[in-house]
Amino acid sequence: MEKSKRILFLTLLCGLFAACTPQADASTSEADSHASETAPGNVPALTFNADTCYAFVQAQTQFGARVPNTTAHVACGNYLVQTLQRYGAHVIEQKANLTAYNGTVLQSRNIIASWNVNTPNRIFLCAHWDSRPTCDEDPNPANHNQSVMGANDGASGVAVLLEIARLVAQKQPAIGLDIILFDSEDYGNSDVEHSFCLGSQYWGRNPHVRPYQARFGILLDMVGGKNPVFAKDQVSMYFAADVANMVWDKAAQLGYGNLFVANQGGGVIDDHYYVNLLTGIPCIDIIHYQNGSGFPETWHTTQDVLENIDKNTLHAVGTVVTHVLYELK
Ligand code: AHN
Ligand code: ZN
Repeated sequence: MEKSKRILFLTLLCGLFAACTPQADASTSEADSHASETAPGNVPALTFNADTCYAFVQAQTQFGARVPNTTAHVACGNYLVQTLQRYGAHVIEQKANLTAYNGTVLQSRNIIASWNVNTPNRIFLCAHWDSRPTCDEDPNPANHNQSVMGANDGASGVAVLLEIARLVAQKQPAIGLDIILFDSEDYGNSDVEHSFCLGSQYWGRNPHVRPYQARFGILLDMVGGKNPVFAKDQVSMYFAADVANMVWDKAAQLGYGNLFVANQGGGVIDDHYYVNLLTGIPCIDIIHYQNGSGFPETWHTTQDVLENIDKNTLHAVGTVVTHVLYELK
């Protein structure tokens, strides 16, 4: 976003804040200095830093599209495991050969990073880390044979979770946490039922520990685009209305009610659907989707690139989820 627009955007946001806390652009230390500005007892001790988060999006896109069975996918998977270990997580890699709708066997790798592993009082945060092999929504049919870079569709959710991992390394939340990075979400065909979300389907049937317990989960999908709208989708409301309401209330309280809108979104079949169905653990989806306009314009096109990521969006979603995580007892 160019600077004048960003300032306008921040001004609009700040109008909704009781205490205006603009996003720090310069450094981690500047960001951290804002941590004490809000009322004590009601805030995480740490501030979600949109610049670090953005750098995590960039790091993933620098590998290229992370399509299963490619070298970029292997290299990015290694990077994600190493990064999460560096932030003190116990990491389990769940490798499986999953057969896609077209018969392709995907060398799939779910990555589960855990802190405070022994407490059942825990939540999980999840996102898919793979990217799609075809830009089949691109207006130009000549581009349909290209893979999606997935700066938003894939990397943005993962980047928010890596930034939260960085915070958790500095200060443990009161509860346990699992960050689950699902693979092979986006290799599907919309004409073939259950052909998306292969990694989460596998995890739902084969949890990384048994029995796996958590209070609830939050899925992040396409949380870094421009002009986002996060509506409560029907699947989230059917399986996990309390969680969705709590998260959307928190967003409104933090001044993000303009992004986290009150109306319902459509029914989105995403990783959270299979988590709910297969594990019974309530899980919501924070996803850029709205009835009418649908997914973002860049969705499954050649335009899903770093240049179309908006740090303000990463900051809003990351701040909401960070507050939820650190305020649980
Ligand atoms: C379908 O297209 C069936 N569901 C959306 C899940 C998705 C794809 N999220 C990101 N890419
Ligand atoms: Zn996708």
